[in-house]
Amino acid sequence: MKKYLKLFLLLLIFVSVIGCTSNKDDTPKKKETKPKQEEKVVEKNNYPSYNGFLKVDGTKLVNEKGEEFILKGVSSHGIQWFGNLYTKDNLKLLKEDWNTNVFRIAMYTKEGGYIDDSSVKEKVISLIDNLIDLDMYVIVDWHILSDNNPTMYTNESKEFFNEISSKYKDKPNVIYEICNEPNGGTTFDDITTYANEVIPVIRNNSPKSLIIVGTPTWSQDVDKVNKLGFDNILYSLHFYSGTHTEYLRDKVRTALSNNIPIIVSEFGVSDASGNGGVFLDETDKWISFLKENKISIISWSLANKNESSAILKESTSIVNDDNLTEAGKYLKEVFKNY
Ligand code: IDC
Repeated sequence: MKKYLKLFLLLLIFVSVIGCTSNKDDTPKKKETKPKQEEKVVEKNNYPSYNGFLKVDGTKLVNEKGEEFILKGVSSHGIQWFGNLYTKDNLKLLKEDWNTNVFRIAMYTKEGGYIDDSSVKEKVISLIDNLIDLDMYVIVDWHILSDNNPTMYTNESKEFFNEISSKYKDKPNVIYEICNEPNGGTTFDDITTYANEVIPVIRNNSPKSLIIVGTPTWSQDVDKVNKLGFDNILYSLHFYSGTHTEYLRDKVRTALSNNIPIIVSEFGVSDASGNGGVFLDETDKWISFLKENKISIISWSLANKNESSAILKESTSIVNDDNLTEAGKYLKEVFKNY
């Protein structure tokens, strides 16, 4: 009898062990879905819906939760010339295939831009709307160039930024770059005079907005910045690898040691003309230096013009791999790994 009882108990244990193991069989299936969830979280972390309004903390950029954040993306060429390239499909490719989280709208002021033809503003608005839909950050760039001193058009700038910042006051996506490249002897004092007029207009509508301010000598003299009296300001450094080398990285080092927060809101792999070949070894040096310092980067430019800085081959219009120039192929890899 005892023997039978023992056998019965053993059978019971056996059955329950089998039961547990077969329950465990379900767990690998649950595990399989986990990596996908994690991937999605990483992706989500890159965009405005997760990060909200960006803030400046020391020399770094942080999200609304105080976590470090880096903007990376492509700039348009002049939207008055290449506006047709900036379709929602192309912007989506830049987000999904190139791993970028921001697009910069270069709204030239002169050269057929806003001051000459205010209808370009409509292009800016439709681009902003598309980028908000895509959950990307967008830099609205008041692209001064031949009009070398921003004080030339202070009133026009105030009017423009008032309209845009009141329209998008609740949108963390929108970042304002109030003067692309002061040049022709414009000093940081001139820039300060202009910024002190324009920034309050934007902040009155959108108090939490991030604002980028250009620096003298085509946004190279970051070592000459005297911080403005506002929070959440980034100062811009622009470089073109064929022209600007170690001496300009030294200016960035000086600026960082002066506690000046920097963004590279424009750089090119070409020389400063936007042409003249590609300089990828020098760009490699720049990129590793900037990555080390967690500095945001935006490249010039999404254009199909026959010039070395353009990312599309002439007479192509879709941002797919077949259409990329040498600059385009290189930059895609940069952003995928930044
Ligand atoms: C260049 C364009 C070129 C155009 C020229 C003048 O690449 O096709 O003819 O502007 O409009 C900048 C400027 C940017 C320049 C770029 C290259 O911000 O507008 O674009 N660059 O010269 N600063 C340094 C270089």
